[in-house]
Amino acid sequence: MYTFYHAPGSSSMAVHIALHEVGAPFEGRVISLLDRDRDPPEFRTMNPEGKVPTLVIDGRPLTEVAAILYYLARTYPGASLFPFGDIEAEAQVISWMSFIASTVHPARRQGLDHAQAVYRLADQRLGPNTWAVGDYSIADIHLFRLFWRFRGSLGADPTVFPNLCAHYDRMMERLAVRKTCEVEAALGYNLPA
Ligand SMILES: N[C@@H](CCC(=O)N[C@@H](CS)C(=O)NCC(=O)O)C(=O)O
Repeated sequence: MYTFYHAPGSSSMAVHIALHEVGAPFEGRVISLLDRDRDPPEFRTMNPEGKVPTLVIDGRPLTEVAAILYYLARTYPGASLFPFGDIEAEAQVISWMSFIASTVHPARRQGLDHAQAVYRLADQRLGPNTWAVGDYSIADIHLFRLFWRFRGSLGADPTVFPNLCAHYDRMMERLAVRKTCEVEAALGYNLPA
């Protein structure tokens, strides 16, 4: 049983989707990013950076979306969330997740024009492909969570981001994604603007 520190609608949403995709047992602990005084007392011991997601595995914390997604994909290979054995496809998934973590994730706080330019790049990179790399993978989960969060403020119109909008629709058809959205909406969003 994992312990999963998360904040609905934040970066941790990607891990939440993956936990549902693989069917892993976990106990969720919600962090309100608007009221850090209410953090569970043990949270900073687990992650001194105080960030979500943090997944605790047998008492050991694992942080960073990309690393946790990879851990879940490897631990639950039956869920087929990573192209194991195809070295180039594996590297492409890592390339996407590095791009998402280093360029797409921080884009919105660098201003609207910058964010729109970065999401146009992501749209172009995705192209008309169904998924980011071949079959559905953890790269799609990582990409989706950011577009889910910022599509409103980006004015994400399908004529500007046709590929990201189509990808969003495909993601929303997945049971694990719908379940995560429902659970997180019920928990409530406590996110900085
Ligand atoms: N590089 C980290 C980023 C995680 C991150 O920035 N999480 C935010 C929520 S989206 C957070 O916990 N912010 C709280 C804080 O910075 O104190 C990852 O990919 O997991």
